[in-house]
Amino acid sequence: MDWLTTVDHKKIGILYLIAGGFFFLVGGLEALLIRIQLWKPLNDFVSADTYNELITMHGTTMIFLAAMPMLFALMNAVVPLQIGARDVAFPFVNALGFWTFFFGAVLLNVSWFTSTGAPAAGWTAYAPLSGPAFSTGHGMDYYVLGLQIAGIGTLIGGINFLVTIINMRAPGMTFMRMPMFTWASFITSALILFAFPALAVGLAALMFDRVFDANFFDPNNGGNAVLWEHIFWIFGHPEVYILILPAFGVISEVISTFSRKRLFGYSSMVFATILIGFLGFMVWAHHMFTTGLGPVANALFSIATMLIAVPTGIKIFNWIFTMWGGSIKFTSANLYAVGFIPTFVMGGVTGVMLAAAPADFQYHDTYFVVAHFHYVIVGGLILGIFSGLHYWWPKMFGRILNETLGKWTFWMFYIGFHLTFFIQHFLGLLGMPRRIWTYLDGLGFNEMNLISTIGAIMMGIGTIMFILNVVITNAKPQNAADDPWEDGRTLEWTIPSPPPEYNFKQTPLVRGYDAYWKEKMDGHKGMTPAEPIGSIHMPSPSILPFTMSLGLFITGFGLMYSRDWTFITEHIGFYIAGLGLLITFGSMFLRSVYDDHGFHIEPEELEDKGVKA
Ligand code: HEM
Ligand SMILES: [Cu+2]
Repeated sequence: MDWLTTVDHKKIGILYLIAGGFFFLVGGLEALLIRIQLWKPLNDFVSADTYNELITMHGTTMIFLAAMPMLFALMNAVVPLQIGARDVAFPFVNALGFWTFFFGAVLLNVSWFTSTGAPAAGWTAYAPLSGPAFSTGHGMDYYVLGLQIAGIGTLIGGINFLVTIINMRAPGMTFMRMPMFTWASFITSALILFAFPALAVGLAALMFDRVFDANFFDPNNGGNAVLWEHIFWIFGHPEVYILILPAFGVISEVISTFSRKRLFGYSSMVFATILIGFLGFMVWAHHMFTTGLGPVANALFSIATMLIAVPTGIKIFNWIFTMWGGSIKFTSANLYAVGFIPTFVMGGVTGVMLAAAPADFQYHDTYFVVAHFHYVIVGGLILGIFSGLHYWWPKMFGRILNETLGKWTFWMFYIGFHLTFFIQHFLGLLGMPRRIWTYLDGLGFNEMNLISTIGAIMMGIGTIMFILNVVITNAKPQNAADDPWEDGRTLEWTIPSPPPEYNFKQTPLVRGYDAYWKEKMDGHKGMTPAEPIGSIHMPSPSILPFTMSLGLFITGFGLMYSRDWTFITEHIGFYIAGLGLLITFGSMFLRSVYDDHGFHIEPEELEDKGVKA
């Protein structure tokens, strides 16, 4: 019950981690099924229809239901601590963000259990394939409504982090003293603010096409199918940076901590992050070179895309210079971070190759593209998340993950990853198309596909090893020190692991970049407090975020079946949708009229609530 009503950012972080981790397993299972289908030519392990469902749900799940929430898990667990805050700016909204994501995700996956099956138009849902004419079942309805609801959660989560980082920094923490992970979370949140409304509009338009017979994307009735591609990629390309920037932030923290050195070129790192965020919005049409935009548009988008290599290159060199001459400790967290660098560089190089418009006509929709984006999102983002999880696990749970097992896991996953995806570059160059269910014998694809499947199984084993590590670690006593790596540089390492619910007994005074490291170098034991010990104001827990989201879930469900269900009267679906909205708005009404001032933790209680919450 505690977990259904919590508004504590640390607990919400754990909720995001559990839910995101669960959907990572679901998406991974889907990936394995895809790879089993492709391990030999003319295989019929799954049907062609099921295959389409699998790729659609795999892509959608991994991006929206696994990667995003796992990043939100890290942001929730770490950002308020890194800036010396007691919580995020709007704890209630934070909980609401989690529950809307969760119910949207559940709604999307309910589609597997329906008679018309899961969505099957690809995670990009290109019109007109995703429209009512070609996707006749309810699969795409689940996609549209599930993502719409989950997207609300992401959007309000992003806004919350923007406000938190702008308003809640401890005294002395100027923007140019903010840790890199906080900076990355800040820019990512800004990208969410600008990108997700585009998705929301696109999904709403597609919903109107599907549920209410509108014609936004239907050329036969004056609509425009390419419009969908523009809307989708105006969201979709920044989304890639929404995903990768926090991973960049993690890598900066981990490499600097375990090299025992200040991050090289901190201010250039900050500006590179901002520049990447900005350019990320300018390049969406590189996904549409073959759509027929014409040579001028193609050339401009091509050049704009290649420009992103510049700030990215700055970051890569800064990481290498940070390690240069440092006393490097290869903890599991750092293995992931160091392994990230060459992998991500490879993804970047194939990215520049794809950005050359004429060359893209050759690569487009082949396995070269699949290899490219998996190098970026698995080799970049997932390695970054694993690195961050190992690094902050003791802070989140008070226990250090087993290092030996952690290193074995890293090698299993890392080798498996390169086996799976390196070879796919060559499959693509040989001409194996993406999104095909099977292939003929004698095309020279057989061995490479087999190797790719073996690699995928190794990644699966690696993931299971990580879960094993979590289970083993969970059985150990909660005895991590405040600063378990002993080289912590930022504020989260100045408070107990796990932190008490109010985080900081006294807000710390920040006197420079790498605030804690600076105090250590000046010979101080901890931070200088910026305030006397006093009573701490806390927000009350609430079930309303849960019920609001539940209402949206019911609404989505009702809209989906608005046409089919006629067992009592016509349009029962709309009544169900109305009921859902009633629950949502009712909860909002309660929230507005019920005056809740939260509660206080008094100084006397601080003493005995003390170290471990
Ligand atoms: C566990 C390892 C993974 C394996 C073995 C794997 C495998 C695959 C395969 C074979 C495809 C292409 C299907 C096709 O075109 O026929 C695919 C597509 C895709 N994957 Fe993965 N994947 C993995 C992890 C991930 C992760 C972690 C993400 C994102 C965070 C991701 C995102 C995507 C996306 C966006 C697509 C495009 C789907 C589409 O074509 O509509 N994958 N994956
Ligand atoms: Cu892009």
